[in-house]
Amino acid sequence: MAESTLSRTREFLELEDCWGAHNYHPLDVVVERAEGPWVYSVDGERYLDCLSAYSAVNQGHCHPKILQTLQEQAAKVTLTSRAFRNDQLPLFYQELAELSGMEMVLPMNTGAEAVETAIKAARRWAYRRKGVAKDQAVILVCENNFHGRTTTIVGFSSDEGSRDDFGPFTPGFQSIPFGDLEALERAITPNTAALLVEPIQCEAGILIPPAGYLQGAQEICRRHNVLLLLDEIQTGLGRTGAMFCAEHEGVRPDALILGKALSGGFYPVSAVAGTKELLGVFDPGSHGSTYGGNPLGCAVARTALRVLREEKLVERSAELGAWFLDELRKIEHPDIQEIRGRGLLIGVELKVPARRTCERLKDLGMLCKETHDFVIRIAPPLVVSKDELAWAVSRMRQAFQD
Ligand code: IF1
Repeated sequence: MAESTLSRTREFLELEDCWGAHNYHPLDVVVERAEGPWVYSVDGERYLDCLSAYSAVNQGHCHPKILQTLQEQAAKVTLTSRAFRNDQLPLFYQELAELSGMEMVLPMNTGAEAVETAIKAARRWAYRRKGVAKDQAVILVCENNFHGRTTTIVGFSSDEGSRDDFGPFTPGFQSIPFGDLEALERAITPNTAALLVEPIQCEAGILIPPAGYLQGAQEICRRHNVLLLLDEIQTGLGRTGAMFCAEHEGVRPDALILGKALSGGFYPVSAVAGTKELLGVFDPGSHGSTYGGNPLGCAVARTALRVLREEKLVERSAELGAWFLDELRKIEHPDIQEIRGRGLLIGVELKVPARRTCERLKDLGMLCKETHDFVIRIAPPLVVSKDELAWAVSRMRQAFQD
């Protein structure tokens, strides 16, 4: 039995290797089903998911309420295009605007598309409202950013692997150090349209900026009439123990860029929630997407947001995250450099490459992903229980025992 099931895994690996583009290096676990924080492989193994599809399944895998909405809406109407209206989009607008405290919402599908949307809005705002000369607008971004994979976005990435040989790139972006308010102030010119930044840099290794950075950035941006565009695609919707990470510092950006958990992992739904001043720059024909704002995605997203509130997942993230971080910090090992985190977004930085520990954790029943080589990212679905986290701590402890 063990052999035949193992050969199932091998068969899938061979198929992938043969027919798929090799743009990923996944752990060799072939998942066939999942529930809550647990995933099950084709060979019957159970794993605690400590990645949550990069925080897309904050609500837990296959959440029954979101599943029900998906099924019910799929049987009614799935796609109208924006040439016609549908009865889910207006409610999605209203609910996301109220949740985010923003005045307007623009729906897209993937995170990268929402980032592109914010970039387009900021540029138009710069020309039409701020008075920047044609084609001179500059958007400030931070070193080690991760905002997605489109040619424009990778063009302002500092990660060679993401951008190498994909040029020529879109001009109009300038990179500054993350967490450095003086560098921000120095970089601003009359042509500066916006600062685009992640509240916590995830791909860079769960880098938390110095306390007060976001608030300081907001103050500097306001003083210079520069927009603050926050990419909360990963940090938003409960992950860091607040509905939006910006709330930790009482910051209200001009645009909040959302994706991932906006649909609880069922369907790609992203959006920009922003001020009227900013999103008001779009007029008919200036931007859009075939699937953006479709009724299936909107219905799913509405329930995904409702689940966050009803199940108090933001509060859970704050409470369980603080406890989990404390417990993890009690693990002592010479390979551990630092353990940091906010809510249930935790990075364990090692002095040695993290892949080997991730492989060990996999063998112990815990799925984690290394990031930037030396950091293990731990971000379980927010529905995870304290007992399950205690179990995860014991697995971590074991993984560090040689
Ligand atoms: C992959 C990272 C995470 C994001 C932020 C925009 C996007 C993402 C802050 C784009 C996407 C993902 C994509 C995923 C890996 C992953 C990732 F390690 F690369 F950085 F989560 F940390 N802004 N992040 O985190 O959203 O277009 O993918 O929907 O495999 O590339 P998307």
